[in-house]
Amino acid sequence: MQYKEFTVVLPTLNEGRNVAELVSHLKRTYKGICVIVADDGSKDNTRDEARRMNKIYGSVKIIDRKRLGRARGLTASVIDGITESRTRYVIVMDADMQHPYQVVGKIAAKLQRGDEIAVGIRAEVEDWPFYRKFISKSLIVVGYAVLFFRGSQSCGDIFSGFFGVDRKFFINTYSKNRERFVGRGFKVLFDLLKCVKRNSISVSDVPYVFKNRKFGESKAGAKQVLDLLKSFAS
Ligand SMILES: Nc1nc2c(ncn2[C@@H]2O[C@H](COP(=O)(O)OP(=O)(O)O)[C@@H](O)[C@H]2O)c(=O)[nH]1
Ligand SMILES: [Mg+2]
Repeated sequence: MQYKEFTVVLPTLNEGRNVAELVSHLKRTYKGICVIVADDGSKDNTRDEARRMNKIYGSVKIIDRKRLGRARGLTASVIDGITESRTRYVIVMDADMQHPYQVVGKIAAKLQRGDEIAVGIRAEVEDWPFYRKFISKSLIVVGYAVLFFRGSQSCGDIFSGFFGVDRKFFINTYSKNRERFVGRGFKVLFDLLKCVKRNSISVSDVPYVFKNRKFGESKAGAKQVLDLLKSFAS
């Protein structure tokens, strides 16, 4: 199979030790696939590593958001990446190897079959401390309730950061609901689902096992919980 119709968007913040490995796996596994690295002013060699990958494989684009004067944020970076992409489908994933690149092909197949959204579903969470599991579970319950009472679309993991989307569908939905996307937040899929009427599109789930990040640290913290509460309300 050729992957010329697909772009992988990787939001990055200090992923110099992970990004090259991930991009080379993607490029070697999925012939013709495009990659966009949406970087938020990483202080390490993330952008240099992405440029090096572009020299080797081609079609690796870097959005240097800080240089462009864009407000920092994971959701805002993903939106920039999707906007900049030029392919029919886009797949969003973390750059820290927590989302297995082997699953990209399964998400791609679902999109090609006609689903507007295909969501990577964490089948198993490895090694999370109790407090993180507890906070996460509580937020999930509230998130599902928000979608339910608003008559919005749901899926098997509404907070997944690993999903594929039909680009035109995303851009249309986003352009009509810009103010409902929390740019600084971590949950762009949730913001998208919120804006879609239940059962108006086809959504599929693709299970995978969430890994521990390979190098570096998570940037998720209390601030992201506040951003998520803002997402619930908007
Ligand atoms: N562009 C951008 N990427 C970010 C930001 N925060 C985190 N990331 C990236 O988003 C992905 C997920 O972040 P991570 O900190 O691993 O979150 P976690 O997996 O929920 O712990 C990784 O590729 C990070 O490098 C941000 O503010 N801007
Ligand atoms: Mg991570």
